[in-house]
Amino acid sequence: MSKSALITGITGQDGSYLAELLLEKGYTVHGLVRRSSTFSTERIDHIYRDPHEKTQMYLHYGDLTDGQALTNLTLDVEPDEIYNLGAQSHVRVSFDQPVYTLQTVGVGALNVLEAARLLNKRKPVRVYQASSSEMFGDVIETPQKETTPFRPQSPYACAKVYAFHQTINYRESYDLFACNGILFNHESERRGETFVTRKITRAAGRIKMGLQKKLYLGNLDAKRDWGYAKDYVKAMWLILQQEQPEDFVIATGETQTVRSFLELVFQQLDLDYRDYVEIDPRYFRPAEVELLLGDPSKAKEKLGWTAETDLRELARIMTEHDLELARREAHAENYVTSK
Ligand code: NAP
Ligand code: G4F
Repeated sequence: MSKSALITGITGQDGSYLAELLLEKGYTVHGLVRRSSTFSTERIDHIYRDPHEKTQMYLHYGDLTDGQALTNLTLDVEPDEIYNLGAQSHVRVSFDQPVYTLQTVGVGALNVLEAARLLNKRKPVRVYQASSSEMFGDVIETPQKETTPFRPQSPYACAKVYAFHQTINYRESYDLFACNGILFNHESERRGETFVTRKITRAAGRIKMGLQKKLYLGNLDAKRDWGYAKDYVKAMWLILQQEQPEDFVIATGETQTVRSFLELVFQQLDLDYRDYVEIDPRYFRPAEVELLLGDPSKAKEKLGWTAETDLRELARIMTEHDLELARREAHAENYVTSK
């Protein structure tokens, strides 16, 4: 019998790659989708709508903050695995919306665990919690590993710390197979356009095509351990295939500044970023996480997982993709003005 999974946050960057991976593995995939006034399924339309593909994918309306509906859905579809990827995932935004962020990230995770606890009485279920390197915050040691204490620096990170501990609490209190993946930043051509890497590759493509003149950014000195989202969803799956439930750091083991990423991207397009980038204090945060660098040795040893894509390659993939997007935008604009 093939396995089934429930993914919250299936319309997001990671949710879309994970859905692809699980479908390839023969899973039946159920996804939780928020109702909005416009469609939010752009990242998964290619796997959901293609009538020639025999995909076993089902979407259900719901919201992480609606625990009752989430429990009903979980008991109804009886997934073997639940991946809780849904979140208000933007750190800067969490300073503007701290309560909402706690509700989706913190209470949302608790709602998932409660639903899983009830299902677990009927049949075994495994839960993956999308924990974050942001929890290390104002880092106490470098590189950061599974045992590094947390010093969260944002409402988002505080909410993730809460969810992290509840995941362990449910594992220890109810014998639930629940695991945290502590993932360092991971990006892709599907990354939301307000996260810094995608903001940069989108702007660089548009600047190259003459569609944009300036790029406004915040702190260029922050350092991040950036990997490729496609590689990272493989780790999520591996974490739930272990014999014992455990928590894992998932990272590349390399760190670079935002400025270095800028340089990589603009150089690829034969541009000098200094001609286009201006600093806008609006993008500074009340508290900044200056340095993140993960130690992925446990994942390598126990999961056999390592990051396959380095930063240069990641920048190339994203830059090429976004240059093509800008080309299409430019052609559409020319078409309209020539009509
Ligand atoms: P993302 O692209 O922002 O996707 C977030 C997903 O959560 C979207 O599908 C969104 O739905 C959904 N969502 C938001 N609020 C919700 C709610 N109240 N109820 C149900 N669904 C809701 O995030 P991502 O980059 O894929 O990250 C996936 C998870 O990993 C998140 O929990 C994030 O915090 C965590 N994480 C990410 C990284 C990273 O570098 N990407 C690193 C560590 C941890 P809509 O499409 O309707 O907005
Ligand atoms: O791309 P960012 O917004 O990602 P951040 O804050 O590291 O959070 C991401 O990674 C976390 C894992 O560590 C996830 F948990 C979280 O959900 C999210 O996916 O910002 C990266 C760095 C920051 O230091 C920020 O201050 O880039 C700096 N930055 C500089 N200018 C900017 C900008 N960030 C954004 N978003 N926009 C700017 O204009």
